Amino acid sequence: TVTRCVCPGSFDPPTLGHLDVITRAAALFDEVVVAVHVNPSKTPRWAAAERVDALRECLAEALPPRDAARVRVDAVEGGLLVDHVRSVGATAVVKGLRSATDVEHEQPMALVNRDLAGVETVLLVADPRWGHVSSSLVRQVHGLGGSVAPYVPPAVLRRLAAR
Ligand code: COD
Repeated sequence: TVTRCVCPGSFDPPTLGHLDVITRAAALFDEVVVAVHVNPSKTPRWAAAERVDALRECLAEALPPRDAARVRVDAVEGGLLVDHVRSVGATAVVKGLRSATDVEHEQPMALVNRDLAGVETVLLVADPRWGHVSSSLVRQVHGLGGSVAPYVPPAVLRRLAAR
């Protein structure tokens, strides 16, 4: 049987931390579904379609074709994460853990997702190279004119430059 997981997030924009978690998920599971959430309570900087396109581009550039073929990127409009997890036939959610704050944030969500649908959460300890990187930090530094080259994949950097 094929093992399948979902890597959910806002990816506004995708960072090297996101790419690391997705790559590591692809080493643990046969298939990875990256779920780009359209959070109704957040006003994204990047439209959902642009985040999806950017992620596909980043993955195609970062992964060998054999691995890239096992990762797909979906946009998810509202609704429960576990509903999407079930609809794609996945059994687990894979997320990154950067700090104690992330633990406090993820623990109740992991328990609720297990209560709701028996969906397990796998938390991967963030690589120290990207442990301080977040989309909001990237948005802030870029918005104030600083370079985010150390934090985002080349495809995201090109899109930021072209905007
Ligand atoms: N290193 C490692 N991991 C990282 C890094 C980094 N530098 N940066 C981010 N990550 C991880 C995060 O820990 C997260 O797991 C993932 O990457 C995505 O990050 P973001 O910031 O793009 O995404 P969030 O936190 O805005 O995403 C939130 C979700 C869409 C996952 C969340 O809102 C959700 O689960 N929504 C569904 C609603 C639902 O089902 N609610 C009820 C049950 S909880």
